[in-house]
Amino acid sequence: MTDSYNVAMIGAGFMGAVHSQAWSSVARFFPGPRPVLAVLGARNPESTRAAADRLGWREASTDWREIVARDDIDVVDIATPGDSHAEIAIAALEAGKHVICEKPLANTVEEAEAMTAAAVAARERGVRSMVAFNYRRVPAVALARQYLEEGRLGEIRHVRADYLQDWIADPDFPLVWRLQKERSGSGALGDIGAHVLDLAEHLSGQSIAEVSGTVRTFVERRPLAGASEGLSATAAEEYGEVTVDDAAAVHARLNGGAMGTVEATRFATGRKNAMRIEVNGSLGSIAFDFESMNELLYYDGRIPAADAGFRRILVTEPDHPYAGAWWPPGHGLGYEHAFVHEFADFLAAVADGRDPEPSFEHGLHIQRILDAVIRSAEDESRWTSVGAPVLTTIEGDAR
Ligand code: SOE
Repeated sequence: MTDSYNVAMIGAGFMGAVHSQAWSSVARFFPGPRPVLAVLGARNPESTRAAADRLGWREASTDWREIVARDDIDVVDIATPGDSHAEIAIAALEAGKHVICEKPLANTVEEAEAMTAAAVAARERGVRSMVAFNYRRVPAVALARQYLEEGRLGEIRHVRADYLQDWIADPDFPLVWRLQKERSGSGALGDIGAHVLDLAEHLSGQSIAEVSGTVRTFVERRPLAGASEGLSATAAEEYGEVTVDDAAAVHARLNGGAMGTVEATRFATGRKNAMRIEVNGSLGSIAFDFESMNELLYYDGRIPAADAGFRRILVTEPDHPYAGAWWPPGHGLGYEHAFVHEFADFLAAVADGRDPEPSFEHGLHIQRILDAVIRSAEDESRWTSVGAPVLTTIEGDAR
């Protein structure tokens, strides 16, 4: 059994920092092969060297092609914006590197198909790959999945999931890469909507078969990132077009008969990272809110209704998924810990010669859902008019 893997990470932004923290923690809390933080790859020489020093990487490089070709690299971790996922993943897989790639897998279905083909070919040579839907490995979410697998929820009728942020509700927030289609592929839909679309399937045990979606862009022009302070309203050269959705809403039909409603927005004023999901089955329900990430609400419909009610389970017991690796009961975990679990599972699968989950094939399926939502949203014929408001003479009731 290999006892260590040399990891190269491409990308030094927010995800790069979170991944670095997680790679640095895996061996301290989980048995199995240990990752070596060998090289960090990013665009700018100075900032990449500084990030490598700060985040604990042995080397820094600005040439990802050189990195993925190195014989001493075993794993490539892709933490870049979506416009580079395909070229990096395909090159790394063809070079025989095990690959973990941030979600969504790609910016287009075509890219995701090419990545999946490369992953299938590489798998023939024992090379493993995984798409990083980190929230599956929050202990409370993993416990919900366990309840589903144990049949505690019965036949699933509803899954409703929303991911609410508000970091761009300010119209003066600059035009960062997540707001540019050529960099990110889509907006809230692909960035945070991908998470809740994945969990809607993961926690219902069913696949999304059809969607009807709508998207909105509330603020269509923003100051260019780095533009001078005190922009004049007419400083056209200092503004750029937002080319992605700010918010998306999806109705889904799942292949096991469940109804799905999924929402993703960056304009839910006051909601910072509220990812919430509720699954209703014939025997019970679960409900989760990431802003209370150590808790799972469970309704056991097999208990007489008079005694039932949603129970709040504090998911910090040694027997709960992943929780036993950390602290005593009641000492909760945070956002970064799901990435530690994700990397520990990834390395264990690689060492055991197994395919980590979720696969690139699943990432391609999510990409097809994203694409279907956009195509649906572009079809205005789907809307049915209600007609004009009914006017009333009652004082103050007129709209
Ligand atoms: C920005 O929306 C973001 O960083 C997402 O890209 C992450 O996937 C999510 O976990 C937090 O918010």
